Amino acid sequence: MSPISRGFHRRAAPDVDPSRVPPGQHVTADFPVLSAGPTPRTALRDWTFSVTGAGPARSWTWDEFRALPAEKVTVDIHCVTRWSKLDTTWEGVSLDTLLGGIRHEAGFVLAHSDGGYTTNLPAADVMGGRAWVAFGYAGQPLEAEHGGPARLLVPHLYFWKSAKWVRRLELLDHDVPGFWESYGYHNYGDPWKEQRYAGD
Ligand SMILES: Nc1nc2c(c(=O)[nH]1)N[C@H]1C(S)=C(S)[C@@H](COP(=O)(O)O)O[C@H]1N2
Ligand SMILES: [Mo]
Repeated sequence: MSPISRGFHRRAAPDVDPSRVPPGQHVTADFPVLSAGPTPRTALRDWTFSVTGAGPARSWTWDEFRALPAEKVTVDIHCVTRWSKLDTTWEGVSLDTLLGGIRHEAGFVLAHSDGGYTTNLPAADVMGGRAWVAFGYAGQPLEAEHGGPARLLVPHLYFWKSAKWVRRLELLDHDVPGFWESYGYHNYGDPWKEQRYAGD
């Protein structure tokens, strides 16, 4: 008899609660890597995180960033290529913490990553305990392929909004489409409304 039962290879565990899976998605146990270019590898001593667009830029070194209060979160993530992954565990600094001390009236945020990737979000969507700059995954430092040393985590929107290797948030009074948004992905990207492409 095979030591591995056939059931082990089932795509979705039978105990997945269907109400947690947005329309058109399937649950995977894998963690696929989806990157539009090569994986940047910035040394921590050269890494900074900054917020621009509201007065003088705010900037944190890696050590300063890691000294900020961090949170452990367990969330479901949904990629527009139709995989969802439930109960992923992360550690990161919430954007409430990063933006909390900054006086601004920005309606929009454009996230900028090493390598040139960008993605746009309404400023309201990154507040209220719904967005983090995550540096840990599954109890380990976030791997470079998945956006380490730190990536945006905005689990209530399709995962392309969770910019890997994020280095800067630009506060804007007008909306500017990011990388995938300018190639026809939906501007907002709500997985529960299947906002995959412009016009959805
Ligand atoms: N900088 C950067 N961030 C990115 C991407 C990218 O190509 N570059 N791809 C996005 C897309 S389309 C998805 S689905 C997720 C994939 O994250 P993962 O590779 O950790 O699964 O990262 C998002 N963030
Ligand atoms: Mo994606």
